[in-house]
Amino acid sequence: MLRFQFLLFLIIFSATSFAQKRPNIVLIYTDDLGYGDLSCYGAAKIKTPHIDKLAAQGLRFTNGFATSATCTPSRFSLLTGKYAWRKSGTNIAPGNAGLIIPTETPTLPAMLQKAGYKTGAVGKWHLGLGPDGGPNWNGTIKPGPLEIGFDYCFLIPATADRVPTVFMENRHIINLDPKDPIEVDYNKKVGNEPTGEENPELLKMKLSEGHAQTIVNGISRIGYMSGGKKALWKDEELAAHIVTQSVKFIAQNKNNPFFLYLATNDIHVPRAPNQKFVGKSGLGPRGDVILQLDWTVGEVVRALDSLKLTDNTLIIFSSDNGPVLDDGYADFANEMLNGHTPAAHLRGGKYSAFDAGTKVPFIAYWPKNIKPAVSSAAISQVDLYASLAALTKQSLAVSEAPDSFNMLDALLGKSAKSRPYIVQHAVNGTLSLIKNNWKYIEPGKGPEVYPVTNIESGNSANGLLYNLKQDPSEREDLLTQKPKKALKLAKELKRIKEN
Ligand code: NG6
Ligand code: CA
Repeated sequence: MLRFQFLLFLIIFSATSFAQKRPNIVLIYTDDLGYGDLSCYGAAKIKTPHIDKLAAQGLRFTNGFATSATCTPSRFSLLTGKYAWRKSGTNIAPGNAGLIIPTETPTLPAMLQKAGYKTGAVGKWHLGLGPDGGPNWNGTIKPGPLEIGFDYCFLIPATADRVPTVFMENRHIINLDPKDPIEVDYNKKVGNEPTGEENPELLKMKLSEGHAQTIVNGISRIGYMSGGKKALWKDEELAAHIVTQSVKFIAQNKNNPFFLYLATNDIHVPRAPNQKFVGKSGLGPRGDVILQLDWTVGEVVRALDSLKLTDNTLIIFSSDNGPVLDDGYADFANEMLNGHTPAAHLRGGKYSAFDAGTKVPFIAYWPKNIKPAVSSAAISQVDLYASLAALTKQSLAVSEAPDSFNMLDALLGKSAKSRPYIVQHAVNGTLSLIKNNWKYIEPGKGPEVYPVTNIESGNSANGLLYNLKQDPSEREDLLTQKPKKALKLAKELKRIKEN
């Protein structure tokens, strides 16, 4: 009898100690932050001490990749473990798109729910909401994050430059007055609000391309919107709201394992920093919102510290795609660059097939389990699904997260082994393959340099080939010199596509 009680005690003890050991996971997913935008990645013109601390006391990857050079497909891949280019309708989503992750698709948050985690999404969504054709903003907004594995959400529905410019909590718009319903249209003007096109004199931030529709808070947006006056946000307060809701979610879940998907609005356009940061970087609004992003990270870490959660929390920090200067607003990003290099030594930028499109800052911080180091292991955000499944001891069904490799050892710094290859997805659908330091960019249609953003696209009639070891800036195309090499990579890419 005594022996039985002892056994029972052992079983209960080990079960509870496993539960206690399961780390919290905070995934800080930034927007349009370039490989060279942080001081821990070599930026000399700007200081990002809070993010630098994660890098210095954690693992800083020098070969970390988003799957795509734009937002929606990168987020899709991250949350499903499947490349977005395998599914149509996953390119940059308009603000009135329906939910683009089908509710029956296995997701990273749903997997963590099964592992006993409380899951929350705070910040930018941009994966569509509601049924095809978009939601009724005045009613229950469904399906959305709560139908694909999140227990809680506080969201910017799309991007800050797209209407509706209101917050959504769980399935409802916050502060919505039923007497002043929201109407959204992406084709024709609704309501009487001024637009950037008709009333440019009302703008506090001029536009350079697109973004000529409804003016909210002195900034014209993509899409038309009327109503919802009480619910409208102030762009200058977005970062603070995101911090407040993130800290609230953390505090509410301090006694159980939690997963927080913290998707910042920074440093996407419109770049409208809080007064605290205006003019502080000397690099104009784009630099100022990098400081605001760094503050965000500092506040979240401070909250974890004060709740004594830091030791047992894995923080992953990355960006959805590479950097862009003029992304449609005349906010002096080019004029005030002051020698700052957002892409560091990399070629291209957001939208591009060149490396700067998808090679991004990638940091893993977990004081108790990750030793400070720099890792050159190639890792993709699509790998987080299988890696976090391994961490939380979840087995995956055969069809679950099909493109995700278990890179847990690399993520925790126990191995320097790379994933076998990296696939990069540019805005026009062009794919590239990196394998054993060689990079092949498949032929792609479109201009060589995108207008307005002035970013080199990587588009070419016959494809491009680079030796990244000798030429990390993708300057010397070796396609005609090494046709066999290019063909081999093209075949491998075809195999991966058809997988
Ligand atoms: C582009 C927008 C750009 C940005 C981007 C999406 C114009 C001229 N450009 O079409 O401002 O919103 O879409 O960015 O409208 S992402 O990071 O969310 O993918
Ligand atoms: Ca983005």
